[in-house]
Amino acid sequence: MTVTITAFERSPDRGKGLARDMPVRWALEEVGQPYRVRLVSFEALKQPAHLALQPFGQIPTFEEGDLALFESGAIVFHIAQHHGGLLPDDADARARAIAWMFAAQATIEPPIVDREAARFLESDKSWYEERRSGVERRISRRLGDLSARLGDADWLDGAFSAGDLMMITVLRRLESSDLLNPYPNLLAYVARGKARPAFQRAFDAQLAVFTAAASG
Ligand code: GTB
Repeated sequence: MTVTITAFERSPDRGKGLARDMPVRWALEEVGQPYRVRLVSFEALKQPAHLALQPFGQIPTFEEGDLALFESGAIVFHIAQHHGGLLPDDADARARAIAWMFAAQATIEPPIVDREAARFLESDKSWYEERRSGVERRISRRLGDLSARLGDADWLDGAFSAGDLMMITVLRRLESSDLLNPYPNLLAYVARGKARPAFQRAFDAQLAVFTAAASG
């Protein structure tokens, strides 16, 4: 069955692969599932046709046969459950890999999103510096804990899994800052994820969309 996902027609990240179609593309590339991409404008995101697929008017979505899904984590989980290669066979190891998927989006990502929101929406406020340093302290505390757990391992729990895919996706949002610099093992972890051929195919595909839109 054909898989169709949605992505921005013009991504505000200018081809950096930071929008959330990226983990979905990466997961599909890891498992070798071909997919189509329907590009959506900001206006179309808020129209009834898209809202029927994604109630919050966002990308990404995933359609396969009668199934329509939203939420990047749920989509990656669905892909990992239905194809080999992203979740271990052993039940306990599988549960731990799923816990890392949740940790990425529920524990590591929230202060990172808060930092971005503060930069975009509150940087002109008198209290912005205080807010920024508080949020960055919260991020660093999480990064310190994550770094300690990763140690000198390649991946978070044995072989590469959907947990690593989601965690590396989240950590990439800090690449334009210096917040990862105190943690060489996290920098190496992100670099290892980005060196995977599946990541590179996914990245190139989303970059091609941006390049085409920019030249069109
Ligand atoms: N929880 C949802 C999920 O994980 O699927 C969140 C989806 C989401 O945030 N989608 C964003 C969106 O559609 C795009 S990815 N926004 C449009 C809207 O809400 O109207 C978030 C994103 C956007 C831009 C950058 N960037 O420019 O770097 C990075 C990430």
